[in-house]
Amino acid sequence: MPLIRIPKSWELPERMVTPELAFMNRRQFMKNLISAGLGMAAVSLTACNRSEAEVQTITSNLAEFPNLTQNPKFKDVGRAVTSEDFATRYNNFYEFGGTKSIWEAAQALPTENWSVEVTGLVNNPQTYDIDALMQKFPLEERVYRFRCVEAWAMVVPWVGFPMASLMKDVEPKDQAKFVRFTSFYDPKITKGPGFWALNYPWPYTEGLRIEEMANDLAFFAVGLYGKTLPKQNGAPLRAVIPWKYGFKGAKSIVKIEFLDQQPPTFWNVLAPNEYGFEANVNPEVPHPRWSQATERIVTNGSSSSWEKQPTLLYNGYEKYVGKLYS
Ligand SMILES: Nc1nc2c(c(=O)[nH]1)N[C@H]1C(S)=C(S)[C@@H](COP(=O)(O)O)O[C@H]1N2
Ligand SMILES: [Mo]
Repeated sequence: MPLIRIPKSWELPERMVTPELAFMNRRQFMKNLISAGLGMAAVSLTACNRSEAEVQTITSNLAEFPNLTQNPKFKDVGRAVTSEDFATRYNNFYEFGGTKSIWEAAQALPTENWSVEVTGLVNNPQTYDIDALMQKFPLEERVYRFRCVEAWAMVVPWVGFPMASLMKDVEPKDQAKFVRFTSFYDPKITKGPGFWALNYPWPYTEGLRIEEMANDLAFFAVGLYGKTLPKQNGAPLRAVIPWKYGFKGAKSIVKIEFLDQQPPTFWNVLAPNEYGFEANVNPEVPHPRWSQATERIVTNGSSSSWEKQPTLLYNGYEKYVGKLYS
């Protein structure tokens, strides 16, 4: 896995260069860089003794989501929350390139006047304007573990609403057995360097069984760290399915379809033996090219030096989702 490329101060994205944040975040950024290597390892060793304050990430920073509540059920995952700088600078978004350093390229994503079409086997099809969507469903913060199939992991405080809320609004019909999410795609804009040659099945799509979508954990995110979702993290709406590998969480969703059959999905079509449709986090099911028994906690420096932790079945969410698979 590549190293994290730490951006130089003059490369900080536009959203940070507001009068207040240009100063605040730069200082915080340097502090994080200094403490990340030593501090985070120490924090997770003493996970059980951590004070509440250490897992609270938003309560003092609600400018963008004034009515946000913190869901107490999804607050402490027994690991330190990942620094915002890592969660927003170490990304997978193949539409904008094949490395982890695509955050700058992803700024080309046009998020103005975004709407999300909900269609297929529903009684009440909708095309939601993104702002209306954020008004309609009460927003909450949930701190979730995040596990990429590539065996790295983070802990991210998302802002969003349960997928079940949207289901209630559109009323899937009895014949609806699956859902498909489609990401934004425009070959004039989403041109990951070097990807023209490959026959990738764009647009990026992902899917779930309808019972999985209805599970309490399945979430649509519109923000993270108490702020509007950055483009590189899948603005303005992305799926978060914390018990599955990260690739299930389609970014920058434009369409949600309810279907009677399992849909073909991006990675599953490309490499069905490596990326199954179900894709539940499971330490005992190795990827054909590597073990999934452990994962590394994303921080700065070389990924081979990152702290290793055992992978948990369903990413630690067995209590919520185990019955879906028994
Ligand atoms: N549209 C789209 N969605 C995507 C991806 C992608 O390449 N394109 N990558 C997936 C993968 S592999 C992961 S691990 C997560 C990464 O999310 P993050 O960058 O916010 O951590 O997004 C997922 N969603
Ligand atoms: Mo991933």
